[in-house]
Amino acid sequence: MGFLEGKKILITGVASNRSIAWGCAEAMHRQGAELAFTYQNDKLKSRVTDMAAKCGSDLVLPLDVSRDEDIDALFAALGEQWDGLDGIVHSIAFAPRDQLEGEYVDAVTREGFNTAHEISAYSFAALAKGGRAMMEGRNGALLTMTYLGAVRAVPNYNVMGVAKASLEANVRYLAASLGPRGTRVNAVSAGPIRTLAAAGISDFRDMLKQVEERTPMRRNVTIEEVGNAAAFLCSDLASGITGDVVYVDTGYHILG
Ligand code: 0WD
Repeated sequence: MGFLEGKKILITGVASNRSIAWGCAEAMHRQGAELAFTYQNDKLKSRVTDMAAKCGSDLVLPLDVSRDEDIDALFAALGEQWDGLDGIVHSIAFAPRDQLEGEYVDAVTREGFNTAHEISAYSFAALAKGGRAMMEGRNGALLTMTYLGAVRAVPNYNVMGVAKASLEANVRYLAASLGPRGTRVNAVSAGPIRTLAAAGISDFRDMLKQVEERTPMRRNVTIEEVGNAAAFLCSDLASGITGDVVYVDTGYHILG
């Protein structure tokens, strides 16, 4: 029996079979979770529907996190299908491409800053708010994806690092708010992985190469490895862990 047997988990942020969210979905499916999926726009609908089917799910709902009405409609629709919710995987981030190259001080704009924070950080709190009634008292878990650029000045990551710092603070504040209701809140800080979102970061290839050369395990992390850690953190095996950021990065963050 899988360690997520009987758990109902919502997966956001599947954009392709390279998405970290897909690694989470496959790992959670292997551990027996029942899954629902969201897709950002009509272009992604059929792809996400096909991928959901591979996990035995036909619960596929639209969600653009910049729209409050989408968030309301998502939990209303989910509430019609499920009597409760045990987990939400938030695997969503966005900053305009011009923000992700060159010196931070040159690249950052008011609009770029606001967009990055709204889509990449506020949206986690918004999903927590939307889902909290369904999650009440079920020993559930919220999980988000962050990156080392939240705590170090990583070249080209720029305003996304500032937004990830906000996201990590969100993890702590949400953990404090929702702990008394039985919901845990954590983040996985993943090492760099070649995905659609990563393609927007200037010199991403160099980042991958640099990690491979220097990191203790001398290789980059996979979405399967991130997915396995995510599955653990959303399960009762992690019942004592909340408000934390767990690094799944082949050890790169320990280097000086
Ligand atoms: O190296 C990496 N790939 C790392 C990613 C290292 C550490 C962390 N992460 C984080 C990302 O910052 C993000 O929070 O993991 C999360 C997932 O990213 P990913 O798996 O690397 O990227 P991707 O497969 O592109 O999925 C992110 C998706 C979007 O994809 P695109 O590339 O089409 O923007 O987030 C979704 C979208 O599907 N997304 C939204 N969903 C709902 N509403 C929105 C939105 N407004 N904007 C983006």
